[in-house]
Amino acid sequence: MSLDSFVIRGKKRASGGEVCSSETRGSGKKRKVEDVKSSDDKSQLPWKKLRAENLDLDYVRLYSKKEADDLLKELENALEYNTGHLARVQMFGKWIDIPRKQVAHGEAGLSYTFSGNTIPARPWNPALTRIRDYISSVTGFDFNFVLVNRYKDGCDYMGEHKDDEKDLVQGYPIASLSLGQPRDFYFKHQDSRGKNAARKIDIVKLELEHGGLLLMNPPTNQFWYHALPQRKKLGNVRINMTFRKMNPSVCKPVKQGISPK
Ligand SMILES: O=C(O)CCC(=O)C(=O)O
Repeated sequence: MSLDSFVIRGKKRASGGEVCSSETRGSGKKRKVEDVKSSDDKSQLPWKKLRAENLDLDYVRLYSKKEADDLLKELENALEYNTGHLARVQMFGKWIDIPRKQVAHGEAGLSYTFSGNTIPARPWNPALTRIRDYISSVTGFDFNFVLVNRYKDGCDYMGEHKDDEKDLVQGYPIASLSLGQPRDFYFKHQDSRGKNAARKIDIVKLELEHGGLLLMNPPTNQFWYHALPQRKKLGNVRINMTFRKMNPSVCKPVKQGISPK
């Protein structure tokens, strides 16, 4: 994986962090590079890290193109997405359809409550179980829940938000795996949002690649919003899976969702 594709270069180059790569071409500057292994060095993968104030991200191209192609195909066949009420969120008091498709899988009884809705976990399926276990083996963290988002093309998106809900185990990383259409992704510090922002902190921009794994480590989600903006010219499907550790004693009780295909 070239770090050039992790951190967007040129005008859109990441900033605000002690980023990046001795390989960064075109920026005119040689930047600091640090290859990271997970804390107990479980993985020999070439992790790249990106740091800014209270932002802590690790990224690696986890799957080869062929592996990622195969997984995308398998998931396109295996996953069914929520419809009706479960495909809606509440924004400023109004219910709206989410601009993408979504489903959750995980241990029985878990759910995820955000934007006014509670999404129940359907049972793990073979593909998600394999991916979860591989991510656990390379990160050293175990996960009991995955939220899957499917973007049919560049018109689908996810707005700015923080993953800081109470039903997540606090102080635990979120592992985000992307398959399909590479998409821009950005982080914005909470103090630098809006016209009357208290401070000016540079946005951190990345490109999430086919087969790329982004670890959002604490305390990132306490301080930084993230979003996947629209890119209307992009035509291909993308699936993102955020593997999470939910706290069963905080999750709202729900019936487990419908079984997977
Ligand atoms: O599709 C993505 O990469 C964004 C996912 C995300 O922000 C989330 O699940 O909280």
